Formats: sequence, structure tokens, C-alpha cells
Amino acid sequence: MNPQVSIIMGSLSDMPVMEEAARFLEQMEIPFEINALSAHRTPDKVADFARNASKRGVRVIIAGAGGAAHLPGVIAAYADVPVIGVPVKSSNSLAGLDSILSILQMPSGIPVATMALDGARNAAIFAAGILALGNEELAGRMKSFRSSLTRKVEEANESIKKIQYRFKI
Ligand code: RP5
Repeated sequence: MNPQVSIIMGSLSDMPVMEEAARFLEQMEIPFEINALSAHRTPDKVADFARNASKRGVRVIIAGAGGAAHLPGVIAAYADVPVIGVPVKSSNSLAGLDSILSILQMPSGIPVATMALDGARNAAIFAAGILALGNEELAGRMKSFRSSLTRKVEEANESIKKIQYRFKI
């Protein structure tokens, strides 16, 4: 089975954030791969990976990096599939702002769909949404996932209702 989503991170130190994406893809039963590659430390490997991803059946790439986070943008420069970027608040980052800006502020023509800081789970949800456009079974699983979010808010309201305040109307 070929991976449909490829999760790439700049370093093993990004794994605690990026594994959230893997967990969601697992939950949605989407075949994925997950690896480390660095735009700065392994530039040739990044180019090879990005040039060949779609030939291996990869439909969406999720790329996460911290600090001077060039990985998602460089992948987007070579790849012919959508790239979703995850800015990571890493040990070398200026509170994550450097990572957010370097992933977000792409030049016109080479977009990276940029998630929130450490937003790897949303990256996977976004990737699943793209794949669900051509996959009815997956679309059904995504619909159930959405319903679970709605239920969570309804349950929150049930719990909030039980809290007593003297001035609550
Ligand atoms: C980035 O630098 C990586 O994506 C990581 O977020 C950060 C720190 O990397 P390590 O020094 O922990 O390997 O390229």
C-alpha cells in the first residue's frame, strides 16, 4: 500500500508535535509515512523526496519545522502536490514567531497552507479533508469526526449548566 500522506519534520525534536498528525491519520485510516528530513542539513534528500512524492502515490505533504523553518517552502518549490506547513515552537525558535512567518510568508505562486503554531493535528484534519473529496468512505469518517466535536460542545454545556452561581440567570 502506498502512503497517501507524507509527514516530514526537520528534526526528531519536532516529533512530539508532529505525532499528533500521525495519530489523526491513523484514526481516519489513511495510509501515511512519517520521516525526518532537513532543508538545511539534508537539502539534496529534501529535493529528491519532494520531486518524487507524487510518483509514489503521495497526495498531500505535511511538513513541520521550527526556527528558520524553510522545510515546507522548499518542499513546495519541488513538489506537485499540496503542502501543509506546521510551524513548530522549537528550542531554537523565537517563541515560534520566526517559524510561523517563514512558513506563512511564501512568495506568490508557491503556496504552503500554514497551520497554527504546533498545529499538526489540524494539518492532518486538513489533509484528510482534501483526500475525502475523492473518497466517500473517508468523507463519512470525517463527518462522524465533526459530529463528535459538536457532541463535545453539547456535553460541555450540560456540565456548565450544573455549576451553581448566585447571580446566574
Ligand atoms: C529545525 O530546527 C527543526 O525542524 C527543529 O524544529 C529545529 C531544531 O532542530 P534540532 O537542533 O533539535 O535538531 O530545523
